Amino acid sequence: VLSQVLLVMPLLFGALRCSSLLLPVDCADLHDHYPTKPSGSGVYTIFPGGPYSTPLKVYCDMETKGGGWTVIQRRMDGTVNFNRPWYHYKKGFGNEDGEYWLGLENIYLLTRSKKYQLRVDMEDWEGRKVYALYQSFNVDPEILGYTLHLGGFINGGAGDSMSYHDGRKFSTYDHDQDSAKYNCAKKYDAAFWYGACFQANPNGVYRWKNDDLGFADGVEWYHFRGYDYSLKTISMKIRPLTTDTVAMRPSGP
Ligand SMILES: [Ca+2]
Repeated sequence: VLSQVLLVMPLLFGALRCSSLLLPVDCADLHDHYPTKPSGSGVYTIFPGGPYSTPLKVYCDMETKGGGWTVIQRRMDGTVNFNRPWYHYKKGFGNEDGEYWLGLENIYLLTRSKKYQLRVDMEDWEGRKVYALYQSFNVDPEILGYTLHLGGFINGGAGDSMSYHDGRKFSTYDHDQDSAKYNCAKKYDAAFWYGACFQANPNGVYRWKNDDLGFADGVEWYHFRGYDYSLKTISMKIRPLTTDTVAMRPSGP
């Protein structure tokens, strides 16, 4: 009997391994490991907490620098209100094929399991496209205030406006964890890993080009266009570091 068990065991483990592989944790899994390899960017279903977790719809960027990016935040047309309470920022909101926030709990679940990099792509109203890359990115659990950790900045023309937010807890208008005497989220009608208050504010109020903008009162990235300018688009996307080497393999037809 023992020999039979020993014989079956590798098969069992093989099957287990396969079944967990069938459920992608992120867009990089979809990009790298699946026979029905997605051909383009779009909305896909992932399982951020592993095979037994709740399925989650996300937008996958399959084009930028080899693809496999899980979009955690996106602004593009002002159709979604980002001035929301803690519960919404925890769970996520918006439309996966448009503007949305993936949710702090989902971002925590993703970044606890793999080492991720963060890329922030943005565009101004003059059509200039730039980015900022951070070679490490993760978020603590809720009990630690969803504290942000990031480092290893690489400049893609945007400048470094996120390092200021490293080590900060997340704040919404109904959950002030910032370092200002006042409530940053309330003051700017947004939510982020505020200090006192920000150099980047991707969840700020969406403004059209000619909107009368109050100081820093828009979608901001200070080192790109300063505080008196609200960006046309911005998106935050994450990818495991290891994907870089995988992406360098020659791809099939
Ligand atoms: Ca405060």
